Amino acid sequence: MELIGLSLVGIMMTDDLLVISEFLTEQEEFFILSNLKSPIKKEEITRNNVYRYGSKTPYGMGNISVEIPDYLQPLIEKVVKSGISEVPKSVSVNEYMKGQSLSAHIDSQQAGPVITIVSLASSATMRFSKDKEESFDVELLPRSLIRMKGDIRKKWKHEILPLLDTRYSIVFRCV
Ligand SMILES: O=C(O)CCC(=O)C(=O)O
Repeated sequence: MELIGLSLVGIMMTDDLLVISEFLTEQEEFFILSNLKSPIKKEEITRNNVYRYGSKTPYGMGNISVEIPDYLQPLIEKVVKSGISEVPKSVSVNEYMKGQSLSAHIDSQQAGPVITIVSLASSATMRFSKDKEESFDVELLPRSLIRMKGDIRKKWKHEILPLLDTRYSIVFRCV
């Protein structure tokens, strides 16, 4: 795999799981955060807000537009140039308020073989679990990237534990 312009410090990799801390610079993170249109401050809601763009194949519901917003293009280019993913066809922006979480799930099979997620604004713990017997946690720092494929994507559930602060994640899927 070719990594262009990335520090090799902070990379964890197995065949199925790649985690890169400081994938984004602080300036790149600031640019994306200042372009995110929302935040809808619904402190009472129990689950995160999701804004979906691009192809409707992975998740038909709640698609905002078939166009992927321009402000996400530099990030997409960096992900693709780094050899991490093909050009994504669909993008979800998740907005979490303090205390919110995302329950354990495996992304729908229509969501394709590779899922790439970039974290912004605050840290999250992503817990992976399989058959209620095995589990491990990955700390997703702001500006980090995680890519799941193979068994980790198809057979392991992942969840986000309750957050200590507002957080955004940008999820790329190639279908
Ligand atoms: O917020 C995250 O990092 C996880 C998002 C996720 O698992 C999903 O959108 O399916």
